[in-house]
Amino acid sequence: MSNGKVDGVPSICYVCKENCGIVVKEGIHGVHISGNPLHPVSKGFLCIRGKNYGQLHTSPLRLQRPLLKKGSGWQELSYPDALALLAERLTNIKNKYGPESVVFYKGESLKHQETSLYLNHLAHGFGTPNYITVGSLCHFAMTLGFKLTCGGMPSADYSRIKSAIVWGANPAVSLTRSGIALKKAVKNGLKLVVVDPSFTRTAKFADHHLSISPGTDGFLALAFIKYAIFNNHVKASLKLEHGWNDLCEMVSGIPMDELLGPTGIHIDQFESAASLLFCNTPGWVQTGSGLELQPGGVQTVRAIASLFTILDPDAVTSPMAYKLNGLPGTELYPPMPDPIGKEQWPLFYSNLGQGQGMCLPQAILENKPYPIKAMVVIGGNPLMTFPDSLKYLKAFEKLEFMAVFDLFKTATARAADLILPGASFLENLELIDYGRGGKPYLGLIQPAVKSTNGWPTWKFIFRLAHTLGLGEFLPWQENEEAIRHRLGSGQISFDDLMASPSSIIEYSPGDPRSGAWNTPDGKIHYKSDLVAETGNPPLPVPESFSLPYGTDDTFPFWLSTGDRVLSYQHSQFRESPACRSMMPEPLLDIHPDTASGLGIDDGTRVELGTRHGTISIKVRLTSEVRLDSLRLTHGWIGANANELTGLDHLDELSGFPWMRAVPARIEKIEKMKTVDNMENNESLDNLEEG
Ligand SMILES: Nc1nc2c(c(=O)[nH]1)N[C@H]1C(S)=C(S)[C@@H](COP(=O)(O)OP(=O)(O)OC[C@H]3O[C@@H](n4cnc5c(=O)[nH]c(N)nc54)[C@H](O)[C@@H]3O)O[C@H]1N2
Ligand SMILES: Nc1nc2c(c(=O)[nH]1)N[C@H]1C(S)=C(S)[C@@H](COP(=O)(O)OP(=O)(O)OC[C@H]3O[C@@H](n4cnc5c(=O)[nH]c(N)nc54)[C@H](O)[C@@H]3O)O[C@H]1N2
Ligand code: SF4
Ligand SMILES: [Mo]
Repeated sequence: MSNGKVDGVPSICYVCKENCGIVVKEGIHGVHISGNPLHPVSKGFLCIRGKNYGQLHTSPLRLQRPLLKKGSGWQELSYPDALALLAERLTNIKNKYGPESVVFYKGESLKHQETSLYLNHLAHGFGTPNYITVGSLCHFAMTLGFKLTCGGMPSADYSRIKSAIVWGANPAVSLTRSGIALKKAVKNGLKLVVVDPSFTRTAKFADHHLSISPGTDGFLALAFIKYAIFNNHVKASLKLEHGWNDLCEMVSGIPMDELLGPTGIHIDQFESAASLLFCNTPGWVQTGSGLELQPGGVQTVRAIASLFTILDPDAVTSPMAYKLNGLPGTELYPPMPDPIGKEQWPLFYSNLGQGQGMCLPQAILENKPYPIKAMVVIGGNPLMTFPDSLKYLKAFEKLEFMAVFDLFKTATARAADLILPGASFLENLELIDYGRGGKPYLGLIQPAVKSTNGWPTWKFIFRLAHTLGLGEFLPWQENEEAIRHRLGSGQISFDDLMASPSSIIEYSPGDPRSGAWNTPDGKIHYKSDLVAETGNPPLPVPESFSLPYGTDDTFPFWLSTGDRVLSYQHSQFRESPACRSMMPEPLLDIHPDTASGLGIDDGTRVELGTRHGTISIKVRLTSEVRLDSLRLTHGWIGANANELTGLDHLDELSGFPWMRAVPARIEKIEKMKTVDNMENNESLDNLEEG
């Protein structure tokens, strides 16, 4: 399949949304992945996870056959038998409880492009509105905040912008390639302010690091807006936008020290960061999960989006996307009730078109608003990545049927009745549009290695549709046929993509409506009528983003759960020896001075507790975290961050859970107690088999 220009098969890394270009070679010593220097976006870059993905592909722990739960064990099935059983169980449940009682869930590993569309289409063809994704707790609260305010999230155009704020994000780790581009831009003169409680890898190359007190970002955004108004940094045209006067009046009515006070940022440092930003416009803002995984996340982001319009009043927020043909049969969808979560979070539904996964435990355990009885999970590990893991475990155990489609026997898979092995992305064929990331390119993930017993996602979805008698919705045998249909007779053909030595081709981005905000009326909505209709404050006022409670004597620390580390992708990559060696075990980051005050050393085992639960974990000392803060990454069986997070105080506008700025406590534990804790019955660890 090699085309002579690169030594191997050109494809695209599918681990994270950077989608770097790769070259894959399969030999007797396994799979070798290198960066593709011909790829116009990534130019040869490859991170540690991309480089070692071959270790996941060839891992002896990969699922080989479909497995059906039988008592306390598992019975192997052939794929056709497993699929027939899956279709039969889903059909029976549909007939008994209605199609809406079946949920199709898609995790982050399968991203948000073609696979999403296929699965959504299958769900709606089946008759259930409950197509739910990881968008219930990833990215979408941010998108919603920007969309409601100024039409969309901007991407960085370093040829235009002169300054940037990285806010509650750590691209140097989470978007490695973009992080490097940002660092290079800083070297070339871009002014950078990082707002983060921790002194992150990104903060290390910033002009200013504002070490904000966790959970107070909305206050800081309003402080910047107040500064801009007072110092005449607001372009006249903005004053004609919807609700400007109200916003202006609101921030003018709050004294600066009431805005800065909660943030803990000194006025001098604030003013020097503000002056750097407003003297270097246009400016760009990159937000991250540090903001959206908190109560009031959308309103915090609305305050930041409002600030963004002042920093770049000529920004373009229209999305960029390659035009593809639709899928057949959308007119054949049966009538459907509302998905779960629509009633509580109408804006989440009207903007994303999905159910909100935070409602699953209530629907399964209490039949509210109606019973959910079956679930198909593809490419996600919600028992590790959704809040209140134990509640989800209880809910999943109550389902009449659950199937998981994955590469590994994950915590979620172990809770299922049926496990179906998936192919790695090295075996997959899939179309990728880089437009969402602001780059007009269309690319193809190509099968680059021998197939294993696992099925590619498209195959699983197409065959399931067929077995369910829903073939008219996805009438193809192979994904190539589907992709050819999607591409039609447009600018780029399937054969062009296959022949490209980078597996990607540039398209003409069309003509974005320059200067226009991508809201329904083309105006900025500092004050949002849509938000008001939900009974929430139309302006991002302090009450709309203040945390329901803070730290206290019992829970004196701010805990951030889920901060990314280079070697892992959520719960993935523990099976890669190279990645595992970079961080062999779960660690809780604590400031050395805090630790010494508590009599804790590097490596001490502590009990880490929140209002929701406790885990036992080893301490790592680092002055990157604040004296009042703690930090841990998620995805560990044995120290699951989401046994510490809860389902209460979900964000009013998006339903997103509270995973950052969580009040917490730590206590040194003795050896015996550690053992007790490990054997605690109420833990997901029990799902791990010997
Ligand atoms: N290596 C790796 N990269 C990944 C992923 C991965 O699992 N591993 N996951 C990918 C996915 S799906 C996502 S969504 C992105 C997430 O990408 P990011 O949002 O860039 O990643 P995080 O590490 O979660 O960074 C959030 C930052 O928020 C900070 N923070 C915590 N609380 C607060 C607060 O109250 N205020 C402020 N201002 N900051 C706060 C944390 O200190 C942390 O530095 O990463 C993507 N990239
Ligand atoms: N406490 C806390 N929890 C969090 C977060 C946080 O910051 N803090 N972040 C949240 C965010 S932003 C996100 S995006 C979610 C991520 O949540 P998930 O989507 O659950 O993330 P992963 O753990 O990466 O699970 C992906 C699963 O897909 C499987 N997989 C990988 N590739 C393929 C494939 O090609 N085919 C199939 N069939 N399966 C595949 C992997 O083996 C893995 O089991 O976590 C959320 N949870
Ligand atoms: S940054 Fe790493 S994981 Fe993400 S696409 Fe690139 S190589 Fe893959
Ligand atoms: Mo995410």
